[in-house]
Amino acid sequence: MTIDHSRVMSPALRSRIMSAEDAAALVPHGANVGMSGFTGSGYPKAVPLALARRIEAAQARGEPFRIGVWTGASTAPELDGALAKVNGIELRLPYQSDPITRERINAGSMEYIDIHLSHVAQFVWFGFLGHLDVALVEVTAILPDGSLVPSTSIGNNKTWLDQADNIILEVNSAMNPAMQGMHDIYYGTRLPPHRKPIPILAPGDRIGETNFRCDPDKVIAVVETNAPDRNTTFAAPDPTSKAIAGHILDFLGHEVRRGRLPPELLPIQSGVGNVANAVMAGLEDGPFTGLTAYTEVLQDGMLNLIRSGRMTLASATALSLSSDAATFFNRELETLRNRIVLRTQEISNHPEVIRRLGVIAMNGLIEADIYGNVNSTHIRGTAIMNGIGGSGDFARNAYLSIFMTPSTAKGGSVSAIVPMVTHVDHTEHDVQIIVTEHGLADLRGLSPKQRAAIIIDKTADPSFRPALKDYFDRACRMSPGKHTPHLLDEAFRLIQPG
Ligand code: 0RQ
Repeated sequence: MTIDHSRVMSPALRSRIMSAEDAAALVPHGANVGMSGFTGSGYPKAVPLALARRIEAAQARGEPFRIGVWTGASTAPELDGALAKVNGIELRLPYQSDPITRERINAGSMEYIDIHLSHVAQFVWFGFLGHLDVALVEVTAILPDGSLVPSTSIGNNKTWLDQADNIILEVNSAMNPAMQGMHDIYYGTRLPPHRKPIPILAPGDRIGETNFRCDPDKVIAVVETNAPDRNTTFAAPDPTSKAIAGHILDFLGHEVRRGRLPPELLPIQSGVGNVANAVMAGLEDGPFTGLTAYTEVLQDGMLNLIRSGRMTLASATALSLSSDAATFFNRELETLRNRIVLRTQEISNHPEVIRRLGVIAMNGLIEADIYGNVNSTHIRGTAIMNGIGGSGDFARNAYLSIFMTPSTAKGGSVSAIVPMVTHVDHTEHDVQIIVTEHGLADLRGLSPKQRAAIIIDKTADPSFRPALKDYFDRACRMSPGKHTPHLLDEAFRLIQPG
């Protein structure tokens, strides 16, 4: 592991360089720690592991040691995984996708607050989440004046650096120093009633500074690392995700022909995962050019659109790339720098900007009901999968709010279309289009009963359609209220136990 020692350019902060173990020793039991990290990028790589070792040792001595972990979004095994493994997290927010963390939450041994990603920073500023003791943030470099060049994600780092009592910085030599200039850190947010409009009128508008401000007196440790992000590999699009992408592309083409979308579409937001990546791959082969994105995560598919020239500009808060895509990103950074803007997540996900730009939001779901309510987070209504993430920020404020999913899960044994969702993240009022491999249900301008008919016909798997139709028909006859007909004693009967 080669460390580039020239990355810590501030003499004052150079004197605070220490090992990850020594830095972890400065985090007390019970502390709330605001860590960097968003969808597997820009998370601290060394101190969380050292903290996990410290927690394990304390527990072996019979001493309690647990912390609160706040991040931008999901991180990686070196952070969530390591701390969850030693049961060192008392409370986690605002999003996770780690298998061990998920297991702890669902076993009831870790508290988890699943929050809209745009809300986190303001909740901290409002004082709604309690006190932030330590900021633990990965950066690319510390400049001579003490300002910080951000890493591959921004997330909530600005807020952590501003709000925490103490700061620990990880300076990662594996991060490309040429990223400097790519970020846009907005310092114009205020608390109500002093708020002003966020002056973004186009996805590429730069409204802030390229580096984080940082009070050097708060920095208690600087740790030098050299480690890549987790760099998840995406599955090649399968027939199901290709079919979903095909329906969405046909629909967008139809909207252009009807004059409801310009030929270059409107800024795209795309969720995480293989289906989202397949939709981006579909856009690669589709008729649209001059595309833009106003999104939170930039995955391989979107990078490919930029690479091919189909997409002229993408605004996000984080990169989430495979190692091949990360290699391309690092090689072509000089050109990419003018076409990618990384922002704080309060701005990448800001309802005001999403509404103004008219974003086309595309997110995944776990189940949707026949009336268009969507569950994105809970299996069988009680067990968390990941979290709402930014899907609500976008869905509720988008020009077009699209939800996409395979029509079944668990090898075809579970229908993603159900009579009534077991948990609601996106209400029928925020869901305009539902897409599966079987088809697309355009719910705009339809009443609940009209929506139910097309959701069942167009999106449910044929093997589940008769049961859903039967439920709907009987509910229309027997439900006490006929506006959103339901048979409450059997609404959840299609759900399998287990
Ligand atoms: O579990 O791998 O154990 O089999 O859920 O499902 O089909 O692989 O789909 O990876 O696209 O995730 C909604 C979870 C979809 C995701 C969700 C099981 C399924 C599998 C994953 P296994 P798939 P995806 C931007 C926006 C909320 C956050 C968001 C998500 C696992 O899209 O987290 O949108 N969204 N953020 O088997 C039982 C069902 C099921 C089911 C799926 N009906 N019953 N299990 N699964 N449906 C990003 C951020 O905000 C950071």
